[in-house]
This record gives sequence, C-alpha cells and structure tokens, in this order.
Amino acid sequence: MNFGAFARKKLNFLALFVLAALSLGALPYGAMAQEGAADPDAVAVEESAAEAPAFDYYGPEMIKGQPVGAEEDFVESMTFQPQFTDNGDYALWMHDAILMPIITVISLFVLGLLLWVVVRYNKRSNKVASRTSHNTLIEVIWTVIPVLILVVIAVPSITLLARQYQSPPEDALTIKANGYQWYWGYEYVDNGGFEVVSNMLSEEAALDAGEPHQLAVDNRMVVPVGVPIRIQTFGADVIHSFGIPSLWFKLDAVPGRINEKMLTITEPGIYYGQCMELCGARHGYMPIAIEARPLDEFNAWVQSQPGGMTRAQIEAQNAAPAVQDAESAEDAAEAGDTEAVEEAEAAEAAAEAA
Ligand SMILES: [Cu+2]
Repeated sequence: MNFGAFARKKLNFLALFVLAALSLGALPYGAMAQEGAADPDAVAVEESAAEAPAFDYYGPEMIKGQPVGAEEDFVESMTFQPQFTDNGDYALWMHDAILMPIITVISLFVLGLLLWVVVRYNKRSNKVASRTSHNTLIEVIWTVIPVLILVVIAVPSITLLARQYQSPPEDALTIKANGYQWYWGYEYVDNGGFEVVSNMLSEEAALDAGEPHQLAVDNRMVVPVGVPIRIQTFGADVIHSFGIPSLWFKLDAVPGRINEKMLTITEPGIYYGQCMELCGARHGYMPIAIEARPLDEFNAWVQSQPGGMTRAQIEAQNAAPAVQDAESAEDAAEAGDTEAVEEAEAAEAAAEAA
C-alpha cells in the first residue's frame, strides 16, 4: 500500500469516528433527569418532622450538588456539576480551559480537511489522480504537533492525578463508608464508632421534604467543612462505589479491603451522589446524601448521635485513666511500693504522649 492510500484509509476511519461522535452527542439526555422542584411548603414539613432529634438538619435550600434535568437547563444537564472541592475546581478548569478548546479545534480542523478532500479531490473534479506517495515535511508536522499537544495535556493531567492520590494528614477525621445491598452505612471511627444507616426515601417522602427523589435519604452523612476527611470505603457484600460528582470524589467499596481517599469540602451544603458500581437489583436505589456543616455544628451533631463523642471528649477520656493511674501510683510510692512507682512513671509518660 502506498502512502496516499494509507492516508486515505486513515481519513475514512476519522470520518467514521467523527460521525459516531456526532450521533452520540445527539442522544437524548432525558434519562439523567431528576424531579427536583423545590417546594416551599416542604421546608415547613421538614422542620416539624425534625422535632424529635435535637439536631436541626439543613433544608432543601442548602442543596448544592445535584444533577440538572435537560428540561430545566439543557446545557447544564450535559456538563459537570459545580464543584465544591479544590480538586474539583482544578479538574473543571482542566476540562474547560485545556481539554474542550483542544478537542474543539482538532475536531473542526479534521472536519475541514475532510470537507476539503471531499470537494476538491472527488472523481469528477479531479480526473487525473496524483501519484504522490511521500511528503517528508507533512509527515514531520503531523508527528510533531500531536506530540506537542499531548505534552501540553500531560502536565495538568498528571498534576490532577497526583493531587487525587494525596494522602490525608495524620489528624484527618476518619469516616468509613460501608456499602451494603442496597444502602449505605457511615461509621464514625474517630467519634465513638457509631454507624449511621442511610436508606433512600420513598418518592412521596422525598418530594414532601422538597428533595429530589432517588437522591434524598432518611439519614444523611454529616461531615465537617474545611477539614480534611479520610474517607474509607468497604463493601460488606459485593463491590459498590462511593461517588459524589460535585465533590469530585469516587472510590470503590470492595469486600475484604479498605480503600482510602482524602476529601476536603469547601462550602457547607447538601451534596448528592449514588452508588457507582453495578451491585445488584437495587443498585440504582442506594443514593448518597452528604451534609457538610461547619466544625462546631458537626461536633454538635456527633453528640446528638448514640455513643457519639467529639475528638476533644475522646482525648479527655483517654487521658483521664492515665492521670488517675499516676495519682494512685504516687500514693503507693509514698507507701514504698517500687513496682507502683514504675507504673506511675509509665502512666505519666502515656498521659504526656496523649
Ligand atoms: Cu451499590
């Protein structure tokens, strides 16, 4: 095959590719639609329902991360949700400022080339076919320019990848998200170990509360804002995936192992996500709802939970027996008990370390 034929074959392939991409783009987006119309009466309903727990949960006016239906905003429904983490902002910038312009320019350029070839070099307008098989200059150009484009994309791409793998700091707050068939459980490992079980609300209950059906849950995952959170995921039965688009967060929940990733949310609000790994019959009905609150409000919520303790309370509790040990051992030392003196020293060291 000479080079001309090769190039023509390549162009045919590109034409097919462009056609496929165009037809994909035209698919209706109705499947993603959510019925999320906010009902002002529903706020009052939620407020009266919130009498029993001491904690006042956010109402639907605080919803910040949720998908938008095509009938609400056609353009918004096709693009990313607004982002509420630093990684999300960076990724969105990379998409909007780097990837989309490059994709658009390349697509239009290739389309232009195709049209030019179709019009200028068809059988009718080009009776005598060219026998050119090599053109060194063009070959160098169509090798070097794509390489440069890839290098330009690689810089922010690898930066984003590295940022997403950043380990949480040692004092990050640990919350374990357990995937069950078919609901989520949130274990507050650093706050006394209680688990919040979170089930999807029925359509009626969700709409009554002014929240979108299939995203609203009975118990939200409450987390602090502006604090690094160590999210650990675990699959209790099969593989699930803990994904929240507006927080640029997705992590598989795998049986028999714990995955870990850092999450720092920048604004208080409600953020919706879903299980993102096909996990069985009710995979589509195990949504995630995160309620991000300032740290003091998060601590108040923790204390409203059975067995929930803030970190300060846990630290105080851990230090207390050590101090007691030290005191009782000092008494023993006065009585001449050498074993107890050693114990006292160990306890003091432990208290200092705590
Ligand atoms: Cu699942």
